[in-house]
Amino acid sequence: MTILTEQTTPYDDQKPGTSGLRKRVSVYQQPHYVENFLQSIFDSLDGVGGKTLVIGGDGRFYNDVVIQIAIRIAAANGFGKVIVGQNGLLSTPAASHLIRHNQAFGGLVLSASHNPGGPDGDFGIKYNIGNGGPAPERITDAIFARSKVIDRYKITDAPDVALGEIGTQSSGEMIVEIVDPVAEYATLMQSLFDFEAIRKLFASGFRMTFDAMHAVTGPYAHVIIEDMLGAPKGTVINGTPLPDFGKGHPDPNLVYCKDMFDQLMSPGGPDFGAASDGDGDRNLIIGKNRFVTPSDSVAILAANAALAPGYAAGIKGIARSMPTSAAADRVAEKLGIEMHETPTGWKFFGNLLDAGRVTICGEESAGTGSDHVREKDGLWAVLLWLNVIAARAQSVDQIVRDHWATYGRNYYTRHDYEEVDAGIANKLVDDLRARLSGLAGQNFDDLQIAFADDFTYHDPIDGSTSAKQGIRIGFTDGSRIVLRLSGTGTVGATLRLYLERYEAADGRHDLETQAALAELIELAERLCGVRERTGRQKPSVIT
Ligand code: G16
Repeated sequence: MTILTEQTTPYDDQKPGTSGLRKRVSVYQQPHYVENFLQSIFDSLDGVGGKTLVIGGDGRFYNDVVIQIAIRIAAANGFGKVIVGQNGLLSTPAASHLIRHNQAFGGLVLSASHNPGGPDGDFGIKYNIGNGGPAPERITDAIFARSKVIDRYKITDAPDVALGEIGTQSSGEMIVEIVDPVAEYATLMQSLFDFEAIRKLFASGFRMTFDAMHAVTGPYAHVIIEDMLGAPKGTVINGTPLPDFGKGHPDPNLVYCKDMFDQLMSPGGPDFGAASDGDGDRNLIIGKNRFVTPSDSVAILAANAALAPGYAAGIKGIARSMPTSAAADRVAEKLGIEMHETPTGWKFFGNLLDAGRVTICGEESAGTGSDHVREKDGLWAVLLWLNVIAARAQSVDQIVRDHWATYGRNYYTRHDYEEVDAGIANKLVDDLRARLSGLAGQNFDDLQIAFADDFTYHDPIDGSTSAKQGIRIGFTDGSRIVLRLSGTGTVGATLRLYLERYEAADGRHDLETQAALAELIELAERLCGVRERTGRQKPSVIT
C-alpha cells in the first residue's frame, strides 16, 4: 500500500450549512470534490494520528462510493482505526452513540437528512466531534477556510473494504472494524425505556404503524419495535433502506406522510403513527385523531420524561431552538429547571448537554433528543412516546389535551417558501432587518409589538457569539413572528416563516391551527411581504 499525495484545486462552495455540506449528488461527483472536502476536514483537526473515526451514512446514492474514499483518505492521514456500520449504514443518532461509546476522536456522517436521494438527489457530509455531536462553528469555519486554499490531498491506493462483512479488516496500516449498525443502539434504548411496559401495551392490542420511508431507520425499527417490543410484523412499513428512498421524499411531515395521517384520522385506524427521516434523527408523531406538532412534542416529552426509567430522577433543563414554540418554556418554568433558547442547528445544544445543564432538547423541525447522544433522535422520541402512553394508560389525544389544559396551548405553524431566488430572499431579509429598530411599540389592530431583533446567541458555556440567527418580532400577548433563511436547502433559498400564538390553559384549544393563526399570518405578510416580494401565492410547504 502506498500513500499518494494528489494535487488538486479548491472549490469555492464547500461552506458547511446548518448541518454539514449538503449538495446535489452531481456537485459531489465533480473531480476531487469529495476528496477536497474530506482532506479539509482532517486538516482542520488537531492530531488525528492513531485515533479512531466512526463512519456511516443513511444509505443514499453515493454513500458506498464516498465511504471507500473516506476510508482511504483517513488511512493516508494516519487514523489508527475506523468503525463503519455494516453496508455503510448508520443512523445519525447511532453514529453519535458509537462515537461516544468507543470514545472515538470523531465521526463522518454521510447524509443529506430528509432531502431526496438518488443520482438526481442530494448528498451530504458532516463531521462530528468526540462528544458525538456536530462540529461547532469554530471547526466548520476552519474547514471552509481550508477548502478555499487546498492544493493537495492524501489518499492510499488500498483496495476497497468489504462493507458487508462484520468483523475486523485493514486498509493499509489502519484497522477497519465493520459493526452491526443496530446492536449498540438497541442496547442503549433498552437502558432508557420501560420495554416491559411497552411490550404489555402491544400485547394488549395497541396498534401502531411506523413508516421508515425506505431510509435508514428500517433495520432499527424492525429490531426494536417488532422483535424486542413485540409489535406485530408489518407494524414497520417501508423498512428496507434504498439508495433513492423508493423515489420518495424521506421527510416525515404531513405532506410526505399524508397516507399515514389519513389512516390515523379514520375510524378503525391504528392508535399511534410515527415516522423518521433519511438519517433517522427526525420524528413525526400522530395519535388517533391527533397530530402532535414537533414543538408540542418537545414540551410534552419533557413534562413526562420522568415516567421513563432513564429519566426517573428528573430532567435538569430544556433547550429549544429559537424558532421552536415556547411551549417547552412553560414546562421548564413549572418544573423549576433551566430553559435555553439557541439558534437553529443541533450543534448549538452540544455545550449545554456536555455541561449537564440540559437533559431534553428539541426543535420545531421535527427533532427531539436528550443527553443520551449528541444528535436528535427519531426512534428515541417514538420510544419515549410509547413509554409515556404505556405509563399513563392514555391515548395521545388525551395526553395532548391534558397538557394544554395544564400549560395552555401554543398554536404554531411554519410556512416554507422553497427554491426562491436567492437575491430576492436575501434582500427581503436585509430590508426587514433594517426596519427592526423602529418596530417596537407599534400597534397592529389589537396586537402590539413588544420587541423586534435579529437573534444573537451567547453560548453560556464557551462564551462564543453567533449573530444573525433569524428575525424575531414578539408581541405583548406572547405571539411571535420569526423569519429566517434555511441553512439546509441545496437550490436557491428557502424562506421559513414561523408563527406562534399563545392561548391560556382556560382558553380555546380546539381551533384549527391555520385558522387560529390567520390574523398573525396576514400581519406577517404586511410586515415581511414574503408573498408579495417572491410572487408566490402560498407557501410550498406548511408544517
Ligand atoms: C438540520 C439541523 C437542525 C435544523 C434543521 C433545519 O436537521 O440539524 O438543527 O433545525 O436542519 O435547518 P434549517 O431551518 O436551517 O433548514 P436535519 O434533520 O436536516 O439534519
